[in-house]
Amino acid sequence: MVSKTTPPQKLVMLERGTMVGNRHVHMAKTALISGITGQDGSFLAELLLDKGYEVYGIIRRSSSFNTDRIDHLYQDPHEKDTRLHLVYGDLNDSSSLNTILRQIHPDEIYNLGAQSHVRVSFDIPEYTGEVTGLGTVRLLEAVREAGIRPRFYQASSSELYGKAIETPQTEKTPFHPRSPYACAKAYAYYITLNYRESYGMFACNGILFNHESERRGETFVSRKITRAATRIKLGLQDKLYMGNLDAQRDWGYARDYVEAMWLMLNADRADDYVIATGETHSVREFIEGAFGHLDLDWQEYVEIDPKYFRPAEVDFLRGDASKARRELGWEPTVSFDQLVKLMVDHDLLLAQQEAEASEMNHVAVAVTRWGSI
Ligand code: NAP
Ligand code: G4F
Repeated sequence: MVSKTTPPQKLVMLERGTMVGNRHVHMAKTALISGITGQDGSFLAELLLDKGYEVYGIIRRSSSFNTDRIDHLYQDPHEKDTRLHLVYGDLNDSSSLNTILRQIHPDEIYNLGAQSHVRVSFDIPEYTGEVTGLGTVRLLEAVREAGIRPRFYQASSSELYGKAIETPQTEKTPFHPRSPYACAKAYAYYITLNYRESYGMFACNGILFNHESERRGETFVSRKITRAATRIKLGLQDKLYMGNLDAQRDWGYARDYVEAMWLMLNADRADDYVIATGETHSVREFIEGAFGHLDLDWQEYVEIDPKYFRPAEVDFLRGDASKARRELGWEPTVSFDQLVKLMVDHDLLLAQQEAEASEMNHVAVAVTRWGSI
């Protein structure tokens, strides 16, 4: 585990590599991941390292640490067999992407980087369009400029279906985006398809339905619920303020979904695939499941705050992943009930640590006060 006190070492890792001329040289298959510090990026990096890949991840400069999800994968850059490398870059900065691709000639690129929060995209629509939409074409153009032929995965989303005209949604269901985020993802979807058709690139869209985990960002609904329910259980929080409880989603487990990304890039031909469980549940059911697992009556603790409503909502999503099942052999392994429980169990441990730390703090404060008497 990387200590939070070792930033200089991390920086060395970012700046070094095995260089021949102006490019890195690798023996194993090489992958480049944008969004490696996110939920999916961290699981994907684990998967690829397990498969023997050399993995490069693009990270953004940040004034505070943003590598928590991948710290356990950290390897000392001075060790000979280091296979995880982090490079600074930004999807809003073409020159950084061009430099990265000129130096690292990856076999596979996974474009997971995005401003990925739907509600937030209504507050920062232009920025979301830049990163989530135009970021994709910047990366695709950097590939062309470098004159390389990597396989390319685009993180497309079930948000594309938005006000869906049929259920379940398949690869053929028309799109009706309902947010600036979904509009940006629509651009990214089509530009990926366009580069496949125009330049013969091996470029795939994974149309992934909601997938969650113990690493999910804490402002997405699933994790917001499991963090709050467990903190309420231990007396660390009184209330949970929520938006629309009637929205329904097809929720799966993120670790299963990154496997699908890899399967797409290792198939015989490039195509687009829906990845989903085919099971739909409401936000209310997620809350009932999480609080129920802790023997709490959720109605005592949950209140509605309209600030979490969206200007336009996606009411219902259910995916049909039969094409992925048939052609890639992909299957989800974690049910909705298992997902809720695994997230609650994980967050209960976090809450216990928080409670213990708070207790220690009280003792420390008390000792200081008594010491001063
Ligand atoms: P996430 O946890 O929000 O991670 C997003 C990643 O993108 C983070 O590593 C973030 O870096 C990075 N990023 C943001 N802005 C960037 C920029 N300007 N340049 C480079 N990187 C940038 O998202 P996720 O849940 O892992 O999802 C991964 C991808 O799949 C996203 O594109 C998302 O839109 C898409 N998707 C997700 C789901 C889902 O249910 N999770 C479903 C369908 C599609 P920082 O850590 O520095 O912020
Ligand atoms: O967890 P959410 O914020 O995820 P959303 O909007 O479905 O988007 C996620 O999944 C997409 C795939 O379909 C990804 F493309 C996207 O990047 C992201 O990962 O909200 C889920 C539902 C919404 O209907 C929302 O209105 O939960 C509802 N909700 C109710 N109360 C809430 C809340 N959502 C959040 N974030 N916070 C609330 O308090």
